[in-house]
Amino acid sequence: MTTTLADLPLLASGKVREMYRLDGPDDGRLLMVASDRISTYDAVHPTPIPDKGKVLTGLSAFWFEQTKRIVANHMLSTTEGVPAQARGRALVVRKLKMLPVECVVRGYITGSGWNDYQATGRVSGIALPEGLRESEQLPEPIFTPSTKADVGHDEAIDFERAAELVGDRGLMERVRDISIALYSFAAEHAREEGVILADTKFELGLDEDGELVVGDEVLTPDSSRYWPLDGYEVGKGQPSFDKQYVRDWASRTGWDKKPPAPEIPDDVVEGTRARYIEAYERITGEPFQAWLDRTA
Ligand code: PZK
Repeated sequence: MTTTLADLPLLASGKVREMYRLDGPDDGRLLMVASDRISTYDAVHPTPIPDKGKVLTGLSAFWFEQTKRIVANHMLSTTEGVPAQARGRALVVRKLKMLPVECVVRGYITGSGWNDYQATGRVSGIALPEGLRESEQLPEPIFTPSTKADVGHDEAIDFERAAELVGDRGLMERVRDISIALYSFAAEHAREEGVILADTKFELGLDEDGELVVGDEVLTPDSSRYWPLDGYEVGKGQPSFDKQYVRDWASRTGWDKKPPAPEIPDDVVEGTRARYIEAYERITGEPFQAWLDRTA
């Protein structure tokens, strides 16, 4: 068992965040902590982006609040129960029984979806119109679930396979409909702020009463593709709202995109940090400082 934060037991760690168990009168609570680490091309850079974890946690908390009428979520607190050194970059959440599938929704054809479409005309078993071009908006958002791989990449599966893994087709239909409703709500909001939400990934679970609850982080730049609407052009890959400075710089260095990822120079760190904060402010409509103040 590893402990690093306020001596809490570390339950799991991902590339850029950690999950701890909170011990208290109530034992069903977890602490999800977002770090300032950044990954590009699946490799984590040794250089942090200051405040990235706080921006992502603030965005996730904003979306949990905005979408709670669509579906219940695991967020309990952004302050009470959060250790001082994690304030602003952590959420106290309810422990759930997570479903064994990733709930991906795509409104635009890009990334692995674009690759699958070019190869087969389909994504996750869904036939798409002929002649789509890279980054084009789909006629309607589609649900393209994937497996949860412990190591390596998640694998696209069709709806029927997802229903098999979950063990309840009716539940999986609700998961699909909720995922699409969440995406549609957020994409409409983002577009009003000049941001395209191309696609996103949710993780849902069941609470103690068997109710469906959305967990994990929601609608952050790490779980979603956000593109600037300004400069959007069908027929090519789009720049990432948040990571494009790092990717462009990394390409110029000649890095082969295999680990270890290089250190990021100060000007690229500063430009990237500014983009994260801009994303927070555009999407939430409030100064990032307001999040820092509320969670201090
Ligand atoms: C849970 N993860 C992924 C996230 C990591 C790993 N509310 C919950 N209840 C039970 N389990 C999870 C959650 C959530 N969210 C999330 N794995 C399990 C994950 C962040 C850091 F190391």
